[in-house]
Order: sequence, then structure tokens, then C-alpha cells
Amino acid sequence: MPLTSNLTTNKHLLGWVEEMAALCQPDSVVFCDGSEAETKRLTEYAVSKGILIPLNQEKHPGSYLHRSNPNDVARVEHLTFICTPTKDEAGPTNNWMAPADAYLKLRGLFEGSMKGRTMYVVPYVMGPLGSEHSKIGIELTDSVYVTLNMGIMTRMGKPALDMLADSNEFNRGLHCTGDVNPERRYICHFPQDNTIWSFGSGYGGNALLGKKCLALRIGSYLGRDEGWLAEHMLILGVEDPDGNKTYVAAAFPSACGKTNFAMMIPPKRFAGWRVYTVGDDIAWLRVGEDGRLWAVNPEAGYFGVAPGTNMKSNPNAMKTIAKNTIFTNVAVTKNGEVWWEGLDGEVPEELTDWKGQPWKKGSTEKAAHPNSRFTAPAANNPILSAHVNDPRGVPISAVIFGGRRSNTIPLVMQSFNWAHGVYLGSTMASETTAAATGATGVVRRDPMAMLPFTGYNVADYFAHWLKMQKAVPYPPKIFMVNWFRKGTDGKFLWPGYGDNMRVLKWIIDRAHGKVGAQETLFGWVPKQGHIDLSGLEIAPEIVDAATHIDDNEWKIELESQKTFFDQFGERMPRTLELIRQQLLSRLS
Ligand code: GTP
Ligand code: SPV
Ligand code: MN
Repeated sequence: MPLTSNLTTNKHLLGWVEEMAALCQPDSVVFCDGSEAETKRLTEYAVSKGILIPLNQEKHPGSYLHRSNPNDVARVEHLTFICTPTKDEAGPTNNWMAPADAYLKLRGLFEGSMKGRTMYVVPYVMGPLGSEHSKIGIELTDSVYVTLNMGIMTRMGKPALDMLADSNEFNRGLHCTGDVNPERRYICHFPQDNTIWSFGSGYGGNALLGKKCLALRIGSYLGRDEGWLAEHMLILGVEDPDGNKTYVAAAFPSACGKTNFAMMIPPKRFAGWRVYTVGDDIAWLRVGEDGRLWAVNPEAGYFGVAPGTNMKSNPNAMKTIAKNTIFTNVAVTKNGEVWWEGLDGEVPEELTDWKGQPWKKGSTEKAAHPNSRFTAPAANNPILSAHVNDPRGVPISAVIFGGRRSNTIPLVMQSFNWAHGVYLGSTMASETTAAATGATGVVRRDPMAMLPFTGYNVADYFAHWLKMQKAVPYPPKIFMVNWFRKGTDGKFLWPGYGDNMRVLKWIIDRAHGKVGAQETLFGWVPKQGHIDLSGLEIAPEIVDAATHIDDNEWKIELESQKTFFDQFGERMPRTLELIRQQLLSRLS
């Protein structure tokens, strides 16, 4: 009997689900409608199976804890593949498999993999409902945890099917946790087929296919062909005391401060200034009819880093996760409250750690996993922008790139022009974090914070960025920031968090041409006294160290950029290498 659903008659969809079900052989196929009743039913089921653990419902209404398999706690970049017809299309920074080989290998893994399980059909929209720029995806998954997360992170269920109607244009995502064995874990993208096959992981970006897989890897590929940009960027709005609004988008690598910046509360000195969150992780940027660059956040929730989040660093995040939130791999108190390193208050004497083991204060092990996260609806955010559902998005006045660098990169710098800005983004480097498996704290090039997320050759991605200049008559100004520079004592020089407003204010003033700047070889920097430090207790020599440009450090920096550029060979845009050479020659 052919597969039917009372939610859709779309033949393309039904035919594909039937084909995938024949491969995975689930006991049942359930189409998700995204209703509250469904969420309740799935949550109860997940609780009955121990997949979700109810938290103290007085302290955390509607919230649950999930513990993932300890071998499955972050994105796996070495197991993530771009499966384009040729290796060159994926480029030297991506893992590549030929599509036929990848399909064959993964078919073997998916075959019969859902026996005894349910296949959830999860229809979702990335971007505002009804917007011509939004993209529709269907994720087939054996994971109720993934299904519930997708319900928070995307516009999920019936509205997506209604928007799809009879169209064949949707991303085909197939996901199975399998036996969560890293030896049989593959995250494969087929940009030409608008298809994603993910096997063997249930965690975050590996498994919530709308996020990094569709919105960034497939998205960047579509963006190149369709003339837009899919970026690993937060989007925020700043309102000055006169009510003027300015929107900026900022690309920081994973676990380098996007969520914090997007939810920032300006310090007291900035009375009357307000920040609004549009997005905290992903931006889709398009040229508007007015010739400006407009941004939408394709997501509907936040999958944010828990450790370090507290009432001082990010009160708005604390309010956002106060209810209806799924916590993954955090610790829990005897009283059923969540805990992580860096939370407010005393460290509890005893906890249950992220693995479910007893934990005592003073233990050398972390109680919460460093990449433990919360999944919370954007609607909970007290400073949510009124424009999150606006199909046009918001007009961007400044683009900011920023890595985690202990040295070299100053607090803030503005590019001389678009190409120089693209150069700054393309040469960005950052110390690795717990957001991906592997060593942390290792400096690596992470162009535009997109190294793990570009669905095609990064050299072509640079060319696409350069080409966008012609397409955007009124482009945003481009900046580079570094919140993470350290002093000789190994401590961060700049206080960060809310005080980043001081830097943002300069950026906005520059974007509107309201303030001058000091020219250096590498970019424009604030003139003495132009970063407002009033009300901040910081020694002038600390500010000097945070903003200092050291020619010796820059020489090393420029020379090491060459190795990165060289790997792209002939495909590398000449413009960027010429800018590098020019800077180096002016330096010597
Ligand atoms: P992904 O969700 O992985 O893409 O990360 P993100 O860029 O949203 O990072 P997030 O804002 O969650 O920050 C991650 C870590 O950086 C946390 O441990 C924060 O406490 C820390 N952090 C954020 N902003 C600042 C800052 O301004 N200064 C310093 N020193 N640390 C910061
Ligand atoms: C990141 O690693 O950049 C994240 C978390 O935002 S994940 O969804 O796992 O990619
Ligand atoms: Mn991210």
C-alpha cells in the first residue's frame, strides 16, 4: 500500500519518504505537525524512555535534560563530507567523497537501521514563513530528541508542509543515530542533490540538519548560484537614545561569543541605548531593492553554549532559558536544577555530572561538558527584535569578523574598503574550542568563521564574496574585532560581554561616517579617546595592550597567511594575495 498522510498529498515527498522507509525499515512512520499536543506527546514518550529527564518543574517549567552518548558531544569535522562530483569543487579545506561512493557507503549503514524504531518525518522552514527567500527541508530521523529540538530551532510541522504544497523543491535530509559509534559516523552533504545524509550521531550540528548542514553548507552553495550569502553570523539591532536603529551582522567562530554579543546589555554609561537580537548563529544576506544588504535569521531558536552563561555575562540568555528549554549535557543538582561551570552562585557541594555520575565540589573533572548546550525558543528572548519574522529581514550597516586570538589582532579595526574587508575575513584565525571534537586552543585559519561550514571550495567562496561588491551598491562597512587578547599574565585584557557595546558604538559611528579614525598599515583603528571607557575600571596600559598593533607579530601573521592561501592554488583570487603582499612589503 502506498504511503499516505493526512498532512500532505505531495507526491514527491510521499514517494521519497516511502523510498527512505524501505531502506531504513522503521516499524512506523510518523509525520510531524508541530502542534503543542504533539510536542507534549513526544516529550512524554521521551521521558518514559529516559531520553529526556524532567528538571525541577518549579524552577525550570517545561524544561528537560538530555544526556548524549559521551562519545557524541560535538560536531565531528573529520567525519563531515562535501560530496560534489569532483574533489576540486569541495576544495582543500573540506573532506570529500564522490557522491556515488558516499551514497553506497551510507546506504549500507542506513539499511535496516530503523528496525524497531519510529521514523519521524520532520518538515521545517528555514527563514520566515511565506518568504520567497526561505528554504524548506524535510528531515527523516529516528531520534525523538532531534525531532523535539527541530521543533524549537525551526518553523516546524504543518506550516512547512502548507508552504511546500505540491512542490518538489525541498532539502532531503536523512538522519539515523544508528548505534552512535564514531567508527560508523558520517555527515554527508550532496549540494547538487539538495540532500543531506547523516548517520551515527545525535548531537547538535551533526543531527539537527536544518542548522549547519542546510542553512550553512547547502545554503552557501545555493547562495553562490543564486547571488546571496549564507554566513555563520549573529544579527543584532542597536537603537540609540533618539530611536535610530542600526543593524550589524557578526561572524565569530563556534563558541567565540555570537550568542553573548547578540543578547548584550549595554553598560550603565549607555543609558537609553538598546540592543535587539535578530539571530545568534546564522544569517542569510541578500541584496535588497534599495541596494543595501539585508539579513534574515533562518532559525527560530538558540542552540547555545551553557558554560559561562550567567546573570552577569548574559542575563538575557538566562531569561531565555527560564522555561521550555532542552538542556544537553549539563550537570544537575539534587534539587533537579541545572548547573554548569561559570553559573552564578556557589559551586554546589554535590552534583550529578553530565555523564550521570556523582560529582563532588573540588573534582578535577568538569561537571558540565564544555560543549553542553541549551535549546530555547527565540520567543523567550526578552530583547527579541520585532523583525525576526519579517520576510525582508533587516538592513545591515556593518559586518564584523572576530576570532579568538591571544595575540596580534587588536580590539577593533576597520577595513579600508570591501576587498580589504574580504581579505580580513578570509585570513581570520581563531583558537579551536569544544564546539568540535579534537584539540582545543590551537590557532587555525577560520575564514569568515566558515571553515567547517562552507559547502564548496573556499577559494570560490572568497571569489563570491569579492563579487558581491558589484551587486551591493550600498555595502555595509567591514570590521574586525578580538575580545580574546591576553596579557602577559594570561588573562583576557578586555572585559568583554556588555562592555563590547563600547566597541560596537565606535563601529556604528564609523558605519554612519560620524567619527574619524586613525590609519594604520592594516586598517583604521579608533583615535585616542574615541572608545568610550567612562564607568569602566580599566588601566590605560591594559587598553593600550588590547588595541596595540605589533609589527613583529603582524609580520609572522602575514607570512603564515601565505601557507593558507597557497593551498588553493590557481583557484585563489589574486586580489586577496595581492593585498597580503602589499601589506607585507609596506611593513618591511
Ligand atoms: P556557537 O553557538 O558555537 O556558534 O558559539 P557562539 O559564537 O554563539 O559563542 P557564545 O556566545 O556561546 O560564547 C562561547 C564562549 O565564549 C562562552 O564561554 C562565553 O563565556 C565566551 N565569551 C563570549 N563573549 C565573550 C567576551 O566578550 N569575552 C570573553 N572573554 N569571553 C566571551
Ligand atoms: C557551532 O558549533 O558553531 C554551533 C553548535 O553553533 S552546532 O549546532 O553543533 O554546530
Ligand atoms: Mn555556530
